[in-house]
Formats: sequence, structure tokens, C-alpha cells
Amino acid sequence: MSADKTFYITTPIYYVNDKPHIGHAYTTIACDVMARFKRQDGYDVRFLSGTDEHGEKVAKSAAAAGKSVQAFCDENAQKFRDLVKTLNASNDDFIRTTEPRHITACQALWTTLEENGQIYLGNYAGWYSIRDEAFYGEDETRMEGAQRVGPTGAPVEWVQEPSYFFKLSEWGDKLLAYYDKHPDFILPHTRRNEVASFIRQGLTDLSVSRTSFDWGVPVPGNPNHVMYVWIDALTNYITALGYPDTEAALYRQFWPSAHHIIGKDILRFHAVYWPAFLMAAGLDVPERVFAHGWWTNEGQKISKSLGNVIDPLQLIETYGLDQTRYFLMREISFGGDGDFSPRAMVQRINSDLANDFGNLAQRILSMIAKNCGGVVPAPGPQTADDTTLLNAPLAALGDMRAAMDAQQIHFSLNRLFEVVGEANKYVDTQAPWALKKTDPARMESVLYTVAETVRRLAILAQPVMPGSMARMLDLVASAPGERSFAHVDGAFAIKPGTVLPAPQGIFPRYVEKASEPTA
Ligand code: ME8
Repeated sequence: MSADKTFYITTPIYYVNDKPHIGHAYTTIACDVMARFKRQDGYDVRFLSGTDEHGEKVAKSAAAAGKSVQAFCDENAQKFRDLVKTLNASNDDFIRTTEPRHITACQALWTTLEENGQIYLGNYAGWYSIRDEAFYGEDETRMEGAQRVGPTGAPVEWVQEPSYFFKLSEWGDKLLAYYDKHPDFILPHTRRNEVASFIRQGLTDLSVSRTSFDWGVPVPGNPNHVMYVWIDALTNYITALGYPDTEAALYRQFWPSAHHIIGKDILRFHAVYWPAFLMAAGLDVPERVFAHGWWTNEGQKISKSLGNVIDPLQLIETYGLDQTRYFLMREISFGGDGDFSPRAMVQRINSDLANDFGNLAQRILSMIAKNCGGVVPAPGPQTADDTTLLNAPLAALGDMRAAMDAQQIHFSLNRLFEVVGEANKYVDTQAPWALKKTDPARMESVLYTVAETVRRLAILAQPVMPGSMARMLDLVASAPGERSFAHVDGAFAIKPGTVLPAPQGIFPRYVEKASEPTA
């Protein structure tokens, strides 16, 4: 097993035949939040994202665009690199499956599987959907007019060709035994049950090569074949650690501490094929596969044909980056499906961020500016209420850690915002504006207590809203090197006498403009 404080987290690698949409942004942000959380908690973190560039679909899209496949991939991969940057994702690496390091890794894995007797040459015939990149059994297809379609409604065609097969049928019992022994390998648990029942129906050998197109990784020793997309795609997670050199520093440190965060539609590939490939190659199985749910747009399934695809860049432009990050992480429980609507977004921005969190900081820092000359006042003796509030962020951190270990990002945020609520209640009941006249020394204690609570809360909220929280921490003069979870502790509390910068609002209220685009 991996060393204690090591954490490897991956997004799926994104297909380059499409432009980035909310699904890509969602997974990337979730991974970034987890990566940042673990880094702030003292872990060595490796965070990987990238692009999936091979396969017939990409080759056809390039042809349709009148471009060479490589030029098409370069152009589109750049859009994903740009997206990751725009999202302020802190990934350590960005892998493209067309890179030489990846071709080497795929071919090495293939050769090992072949040497282990896990791959054989046979013939494949079946109903194939280019759009889904999947073969379907006869009973999974139906006629729609003159066209046969698969279960997703995508057209299928009869394909017969020589193909290499991976002996997936041998791995069913071993996979089930693995799930039993590692009950949290697949999360959420309902998803694990779905995967297990899929396996219990019986696994058939898996076609892992194609001769009908050539945009892929050549099969070692038989270049008429290219690897079929899943063996190629999944290997990216170890390519990026230096595989096939299993003695490489990154591989030794980060495999198998991997947490693969994916959409529910690609769970089977990650929870069945991937561990089977790895076991068959004598490699360790990752620690976690977590399948998140899907977003709908105002109750409707998102699809190009409906024209309701949500552009993440547009969201960020309209609502702000951290506001978008916060909304996507808070609005739905990670693992479940959820619905996007501008109304819900504005509600979160104005109520949670502007009214609750932003205003808490703003009103207390303005009072310090006005009544204490912008200098942190010295607190008097602590009351029970002061102690309770000051301890609340640390208590929340314990719960947040447990939640994040199970990828329950929304729960972690709920817990954090409970403390924001407690802090606002404290301000309301202590009423420092009234104390100004009756008991100025106590007013100073209250202002100090809230400013210090804001410091602690801002540290905790950084993984989700890194830019805004950096600004909030600047406002309470928190030293840049004292912003990790270890610094939530009272030993790093704001020092009385510290001169604070002029307070500035962090989260403006969102005011609908007359001609607002909806997303
Ligand atoms: O599947 N809501 O790439 P991809 C939430 N290349 N998530 C969504 C979504 C939505 N409406 N629509 C799509 C691939 N997604 C493969 C992965 S990994 C070795 C290979 C998610 O670009 C979807 O669930 O089609 C998937 O996890 C991700 O977007 C990327 O999809």
C-alpha cells in the first residue's frame, strides 16, 4: 500500500472531439478541490488531467473539420489545457495520449499482458457504435426506421474483423473478491452494487484492438492493429507516473494511492476493465474509483441536439470563477445527479457567499477599520461564547477531513457553512455596534474573535475558492506561509496590534442585468 500521506488524484482524460463543457469543468474542479484539500493537510499530492486523443471518432471529427488528425488534436487539446488553467486547477501534469511516453507505456502494458497469457488473437463481429465507441449485443439494439441503433440511440453498424482479446472472462471472481476485501474501492456504494451485479451476469472476453482504423497505438509485433481505445485511455494514469519504469520516483511514490474521479457513464471501464488489466499485468489496483453524477440544465438532459450545452467559460465570465466552483461543489451531493439553473446559481452567490460569508468578513473588518484605526484590537478575557466560536472551525475541520476522504465535498462545505452561520449568529447576539457605547473593551474582544474566526474559515474554504480566500486571508494579514490546515490552530492566531489593509468586499451580490445570457 501507499505511504500514509500520499495522494494521487486523476480526472478522466477528455475526448478532444468536442469542446469543453460543464461535465469536464465539474470533474476537474472536484479533483482540484480534493488535491488542494490534501495539500493543505500536509499530503504529498499528485494531480493529473489530460486528453484522450485516439480512436475512430477523433479521426472522423478531424476529417469532417478538414484537418490532419494531429493538427486537430493539438488544437483541441489546447482548449482543455486552457480550460484547466481558467478553472485555476492545480494539476501537476497534463497528459496527452498521443505523447511518446504514453505510446511506450501502452505497448509495455500490452506486452506484459501478452507475456502473461492474457491476450490472444481472434475475430470480432458485432454491432458497433462509433459514437459510443462500444460494441452491443443483438438484444441491445433496435431498429429506428431503416437504421439499427444501440441502447443510447446511436447508430450501430455490423463490424467483423480480426481482433485481439483480453481474457476478461477469467477475472470476474477475482474482481468480486477484490470489491469484498476493499469495500470502498468503488464509491458511492450504490455504484459498487451495480458493478458487482454486472459482473455476476458473467464477463466475456474484451476486444482490445482494431484493424478498421489506424489512429491509435500500434499493437507491438502486429502494426495492422491499433489498440482499442479503453486499454489505451486507462493506461494514462500510470504513464504519467513513469510506467513502464515501476522504479520511477513518481510511480514508487504515488502508485497505487490513486483516486480516479469519473462520471458515472465510464464507471464500468474504470471499476472492471482497469483493475482486471492491472491485476493481469501483476500491478497494484488503485485505491478508489469514485463516480459522480450528471448535471441537467433546468431539468433537461444536456445534449448538443437540444442546444442546451453549458459552456463553463461563459459561466465563469457571468458569475465569477470561485462563485462557479462553489456552486458546482455545493449545489449537489457529489455522487448524485443535479440540476443547473441561473436562479439556483444566483441564490447561492447572493445568499451563501455575499450575505453570509462575505458580509461576515466585511462588516467585522469595516468595524475594525472604523473603530480601531484598522489595527487588530487586543481581546480581553474569553467568554464561553468566544471559545465556542473560536473552536468551531477546528471541530469542523475534523468532519471535513472525514467527508473529503469519502469524496463528500458537499458535506464538507455544508459543515464549513454551519460555522459561517454560527459566526453570524455570534455577531448578531454580541452586537458589537451596541457595545461600542456600553463596553468598548468587550467590543474589541468580539471584533477580535470574529476576525480570527474569519481567518480560520478562510483557510478552510481555500480548496474550493482559492482566489477569493487568498484575498480574504490578505485582509486579515495572514502570512502567506501560514495558510495550511495546521495553521487553523490558535498558535497562529492574528496578533493584536497588526495593521490590516483597508477592507474590501470579496463576494459582491449578483445583480441580474437586463439582457443576461442564461448560462
Ligand atoms: O469519457 N454532467 O471523455 P469525455 C456531469 N475519454 N459530467 C458529465 C456530463 C454532465 N452533463 N457530461 C459528461 C471520456 N460528463 C473518456 C474518458 S478516462 C480513461 C477516458 C463527464 O470527454 C463524463 O461523465 O466524453 C466523463 O467523466 C467526463 O465528462 C469526460 O467525458
